[in-house]
Amino acid sequence: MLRSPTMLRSLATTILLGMTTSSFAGLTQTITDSQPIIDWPLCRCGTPLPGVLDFALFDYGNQAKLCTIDKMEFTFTMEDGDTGAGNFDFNNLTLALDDVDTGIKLNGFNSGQENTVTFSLDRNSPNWISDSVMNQILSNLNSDGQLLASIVDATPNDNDANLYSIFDTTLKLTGTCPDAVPEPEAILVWAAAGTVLVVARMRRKKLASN
Ligand SMILES: [Ca+2]
Ligand SMILES: [Ca+2]
Ligand SMILES: [Ca+2]
Repeated sequence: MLRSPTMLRSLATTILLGMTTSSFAGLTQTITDSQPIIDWPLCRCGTPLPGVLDFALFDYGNQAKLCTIDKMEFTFTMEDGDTGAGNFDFNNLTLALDDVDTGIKLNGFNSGQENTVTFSLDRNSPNWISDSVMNQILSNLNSDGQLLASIVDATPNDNDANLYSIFDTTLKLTGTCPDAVPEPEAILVWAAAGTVLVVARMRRKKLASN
């Protein structure tokens, strides 16, 4: 029986601590969007990759708000990208989001081939994005729910590559948001914990008056 105020208080504390770890210390959320890659012929057909080429506008509409980005998965198709091992643009092409260069190297698009590559990285990856860069991207994402994706070529105007709108490109972001609104069951647990605290206080007063 939970007769003593101390026991009741510790029960309430246990419930509240459980809440903190389960619902408030980081609700993991994933947002994802797929867009057709721009049709290169409608853009700068036949010309080499410029310094910056916009290829998709990811729109996360009414999806969850992220307060951190802890994981990123990006899938992209390009023909004749020349970023395979030993190709002349290996390590030269990177992904920018809202004009912020992520530093993610778009390697693996071989000379003369049409390749689809998925880049998957998280906080434990050696090439993970620095906090300052990520905060900039987060702020740009949260201001309008959109991220403009571009290829940055560190050695521009030397690589004929083809992007086709028949292929979709996908950007999936996973993060947490401690400020997330509690779910209904969480509110009920908070109410239960509050009730236990009130009962504990009443018992303490009663014991004091005895
Ligand atoms: Ca934006
Ligand atoms: Ca180049
Ligand atoms: Ca090429």
